[in-house]
Amino acid sequence: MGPCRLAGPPAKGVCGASHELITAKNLLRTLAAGAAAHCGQAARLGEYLGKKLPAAYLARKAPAYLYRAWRSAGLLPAPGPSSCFREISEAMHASAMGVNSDWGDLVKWCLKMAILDGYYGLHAATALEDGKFGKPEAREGALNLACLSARKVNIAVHGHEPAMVEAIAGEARRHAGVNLVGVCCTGATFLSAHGIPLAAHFTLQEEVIASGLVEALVVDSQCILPSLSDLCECYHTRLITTNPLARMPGAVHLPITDARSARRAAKRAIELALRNRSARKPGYEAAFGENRQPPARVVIGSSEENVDVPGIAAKLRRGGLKGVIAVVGCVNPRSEAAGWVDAFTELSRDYLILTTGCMAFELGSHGLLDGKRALHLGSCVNNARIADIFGRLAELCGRRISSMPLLVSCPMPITEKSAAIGFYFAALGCAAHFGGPFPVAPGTATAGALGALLKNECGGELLLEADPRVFREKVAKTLLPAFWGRERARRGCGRAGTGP
Ligand code: MSK
Repeated sequence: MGPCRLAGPPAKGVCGASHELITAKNLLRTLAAGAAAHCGQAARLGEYLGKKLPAAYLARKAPAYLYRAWRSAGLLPAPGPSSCFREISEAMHASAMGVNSDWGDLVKWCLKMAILDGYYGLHAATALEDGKFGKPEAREGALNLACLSARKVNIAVHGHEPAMVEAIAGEARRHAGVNLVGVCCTGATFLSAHGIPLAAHFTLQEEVIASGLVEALVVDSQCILPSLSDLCECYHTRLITTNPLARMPGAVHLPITDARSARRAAKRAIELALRNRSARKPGYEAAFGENRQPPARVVIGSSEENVDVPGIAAKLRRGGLKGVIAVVGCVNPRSEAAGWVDAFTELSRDYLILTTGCMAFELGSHGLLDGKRALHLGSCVNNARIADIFGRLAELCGRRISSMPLLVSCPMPITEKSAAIGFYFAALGCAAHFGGPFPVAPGTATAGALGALLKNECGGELLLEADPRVFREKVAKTLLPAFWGRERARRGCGRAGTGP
């Protein structure tokens, strides 16, 4: 028996589980893992800062009409940030072998995980970050591998936790010969908060080491390829881990639990890198110089505070802008990124793009992050900023989120976290798109039930589409115009000039 997979007939597994049950269980486990990562990140940051969020955090933060709708549909997690781990553990229990076999009920659990991820993960982590480090400021930044320096000692910082970012950025300022670069979401945080360059996203992380120029790679948690251990051995790079949950073979472990241990780890990491400079093998510097393309110049540091939300709302109302598209989540080696970049470049003529995480890097390296067509909002947890902007836009337009032309697209999802982010936005009432590999297979009864639940209880919609051209057509021709039309239909005011 097992693992639970059904590719065709028979209609049920030997245990009696149907396709629907298996897909619902798998999706629930995916979303619970995504929520665990974001909530764990927020909880760890809260412990590090000695801060707790109020028990009524979700009730205060969520739009009141949505809170009521979620409550009456049985989608609300138990109150209080600390309850989220109990909920996640119950979701894992409910989806374990022989526990909950009502797949319709498990689909509800999926949305509960997504809502919990949004508030106790994304919003909580972003609020804690902002409380400690302040809101980012819009500024110019640089990205891609060209941000490494052949003349300096390179230290790459990779993962998701701002504590190490802050400590090492502070310490590195005292060493003129040190070049600090970020990778993945730590890179996005570096870029937004400190203007430090972003060398790579998820699929380019190995190339940072393979440049032969990196003296130390400091990692905390999430999206860190296990292959980096082997790769660091092939080059001279010292691998340093800082999260007690995320040890790696061959790494120097410098656990961070508070500000003191962060400062100590930052100092030690820089010492190790400086000492390791002499181990850099000859030849790499010359090869880097020959192949180096200039870094992409980007505008970074947008937030819900410095984006002109009233101006965007006014443009939406006048029809000068057809909608807002959030491009979020991962890049993955199975999908062709170029097609997606083309689709969003095309859409950016009529739609404002807000972007985070690895997709922000992808768009930025193709010149889209110019501060006009596409705005960089930070790391994956900073999708909370986009949710705030969406909520405010709806308020300013006198509508609900579900009748606004607002889309979240996760075109190349690879982690459980990106699935949780997309479903959170769908629960807010947005259109939510996933490219392949899909978190739930299109055309299945489970995908249908989820779509119906989202539409009926939250007003959201699910679009599963792996072809960038088809996606672009659907979004521009039917999906977003239909969202905007919902309110006009309700109010009976569908005249020309009342919206795009
Ligand atoms: S880092 S979750 S690969 S966006 Fe947030 Fe990139 Fe996806 Fe990790």
